[in-house]
Amino acid sequence: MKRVELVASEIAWEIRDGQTVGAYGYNGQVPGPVIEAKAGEPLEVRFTNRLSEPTTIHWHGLRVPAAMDGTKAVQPVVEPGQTFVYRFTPPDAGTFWYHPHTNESEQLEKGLYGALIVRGDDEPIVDRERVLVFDDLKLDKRGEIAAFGGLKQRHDGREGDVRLINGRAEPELVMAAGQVERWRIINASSARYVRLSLGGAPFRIIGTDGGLIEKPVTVTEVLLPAADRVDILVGPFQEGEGLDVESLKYDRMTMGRRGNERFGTLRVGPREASRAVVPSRLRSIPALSPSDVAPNRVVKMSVGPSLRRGLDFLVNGERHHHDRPVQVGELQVWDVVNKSLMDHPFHLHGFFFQVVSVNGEPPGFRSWEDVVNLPPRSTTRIAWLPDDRPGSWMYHCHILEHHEAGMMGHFDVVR
Ligand SMILES: [Cu+2]
Repeated sequence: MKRVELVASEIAWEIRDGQTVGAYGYNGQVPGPVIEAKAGEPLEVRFTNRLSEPTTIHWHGLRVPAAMDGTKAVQPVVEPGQTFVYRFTPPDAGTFWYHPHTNESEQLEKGLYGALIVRGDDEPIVDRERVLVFDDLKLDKRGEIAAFGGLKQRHDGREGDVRLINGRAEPELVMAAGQVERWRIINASSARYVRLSLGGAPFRIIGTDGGLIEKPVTVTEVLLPAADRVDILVGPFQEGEGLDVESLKYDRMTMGRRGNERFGTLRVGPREASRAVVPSRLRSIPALSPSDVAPNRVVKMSVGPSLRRGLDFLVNGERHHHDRPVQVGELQVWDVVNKSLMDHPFHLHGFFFQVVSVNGEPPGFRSWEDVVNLPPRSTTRIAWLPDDRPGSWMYHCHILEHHEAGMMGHFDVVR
């Protein structure tokens, strides 16, 4: 049994040398501590809330029992001063994260998030591993976290001009020439999409939300919508190279627009020996569903005008949709339809799915996911198998402001 203590409290967050902002942190830091777990080994997290508002912790991507999912659907909130003990056994190796599921649009922005790494027996051997949590922060003129709300923020989701890796604005990373590193990347932003590029240099994708993929895929960029993760192999590079760790321009059809933006830099130092061994075959992922199978559910995400609220974010025409139950062991094939004119990152709690097709086209490679981007006016077919963890679950858009505005569905898994 692995035991971890987490305490949420108000902190001074040092986003760069000499610049701090009033924020929230787990164990006094942003991101919270990296929680290291082993697949199949029980984990106990004793969480104490020292904030002046209630909170809960959601274990994003982990296939936990329903009662441990950290939403208000399955547990009472943890009030100020209270302690709650989360207990579960992570079944899968991969790059996961934890964050509040109560007033999340404010609590995540203020700094409550951290990585949870689950290790398996059979991982590629690399020279070094880094966990890199991307985020952005919106500050006001005084340099404090800006006020929340407004129609633009409701429409676009909240983005900020301070771009952070591991809680620091545009840090410099240094790696040795000749070596290969594994970067576990988490996008903890409220809304921002990171279209990750390393100055155009190729890198290899080896894992996604639900762990390793079948074989490395070489790319020069990868899109991480809010809440998404990717594991990549970086290098080898030549000594003296300098690369921008940046997000390329991506238009998700928001009111605000951005160009290429830097999150950090990578400097390549003196050469060191490499012991990296990356097999050509990482894992096997059998297809859950043939691509021509008929869907047994349609989930429609839409955005519409509202007299009272300005804009409504809906699933199947309602805010905070109550969807039909799902039977344990019955293959789910869902058509997730984005009727709106903007992108939304769809997140399913507690279960991995496979993307079967996007507008009828199969994805580039098979993978396990808990977040998938839904392009404007598109249909994404996903397949997933509810294993025996009955209870209340949910899916939602992971642009936190859209989620809060009602773009979510509740459903039960029943025996
Ligand atoms: Cu959305």
